[in-house]
Amino acid sequence: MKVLHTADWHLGAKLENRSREEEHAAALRWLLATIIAEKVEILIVAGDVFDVYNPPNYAERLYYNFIKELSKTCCHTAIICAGNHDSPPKLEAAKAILDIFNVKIIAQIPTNPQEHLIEIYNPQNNELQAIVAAVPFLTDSFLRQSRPAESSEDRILQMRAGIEAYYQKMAELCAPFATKNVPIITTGHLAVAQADKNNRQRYNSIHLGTLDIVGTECFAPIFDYVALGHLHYPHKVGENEHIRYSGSLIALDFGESRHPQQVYLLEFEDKTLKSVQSLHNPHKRDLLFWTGTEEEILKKIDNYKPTNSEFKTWLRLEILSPKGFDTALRDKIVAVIQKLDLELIGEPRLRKQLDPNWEAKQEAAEQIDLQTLQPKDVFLRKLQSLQYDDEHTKKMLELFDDLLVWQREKQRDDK
Ligand SMILES: [Mn+2]
Repeated sequence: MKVLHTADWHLGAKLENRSREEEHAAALRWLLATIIAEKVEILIVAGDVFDVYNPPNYAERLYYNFIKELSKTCCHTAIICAGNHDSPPKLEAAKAILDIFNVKIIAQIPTNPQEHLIEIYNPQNNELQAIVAAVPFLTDSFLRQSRPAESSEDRILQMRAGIEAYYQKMAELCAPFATKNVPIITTGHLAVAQADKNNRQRYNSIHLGTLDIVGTECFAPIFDYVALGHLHYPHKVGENEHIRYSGSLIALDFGESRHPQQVYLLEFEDKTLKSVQSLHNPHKRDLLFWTGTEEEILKKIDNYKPTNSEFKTWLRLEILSPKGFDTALRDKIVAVIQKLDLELIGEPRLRKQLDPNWEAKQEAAEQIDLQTLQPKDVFLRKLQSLQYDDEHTKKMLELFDDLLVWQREKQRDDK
């Protein structure tokens, strides 16, 4: 029996004010074709169907057309969960009618979690095929409804305890099905910490302001698979083959283009997870972020190979020069780039190139005013002071870019 796990569609999302409608439409068409080709019977969407509470009309049209087309396929049941970007009342408005198509909307947090324990039967023979303990994004207000937090750490501990209690309750509700020999699946839209080699959870992120982080022990052994959404890069959590983030369908920001955009195809034999396959979306747009000196960018231009995607590659450019705001250099580089088969997005950023001997000079120079530096400059200075090699510095800067994207998203979510 095959199950398809996807998440983080973010229908209606824009990048630099540009619509992603065509890309999303192509991705959803591919998803339908995949469901048919692979004979998928159950679809799980682990949150963030839409990008915002009030998505543009075309985003809703894509969503409902997808469901209509899905109803004609071998996929007889879909579980669609709300993520932190979705409006639960909006998703639930169509709950009753979608139920007719065996599309289960899991958006509001029920008073009784039993409501979200879904028994899936094979329509051919009416036999039980799977149990899905569906869990939407658990909101801060739900998790901390009992008492006010004394400190931010207290707040985090309360939220973690709330999440753990909810999944514990779900596990208990699943217990009667443990002997049925069908897979028991749960879903989640939250951050789950990677375990280290000794299988200890890394909780230090608590001090970095990660609010909703839990460890994998949150998911009781009764769950044969945990379908996660929220983190946009696809990965299994620690060494757990059965706890996974599917990642997003299309790259939503320049930082995300480095990871594949994909879904997981799960195959179960009775309750055993027999195989997990990553299926990459072949219809995605490449998003490039080039940052460097004149020489470095010219080298990237030389090495650039156009993709065979039907969508033109988008490029964001950041030029570093000793002069800083060097418009002549910008015009020169932009003229070369315009000959490439790609599209430059937004105004190229111009930044002052840091002097490789900055440290010696800095000691001589007067104190630098932190207010005049960008976070990335500060981080770069730190790396340089540690004298990492270029390769390592590059990797660290890429990770730092990811962090900045993540932080921006987090700030948007918290609003
Ligand atoms: Mn998301």
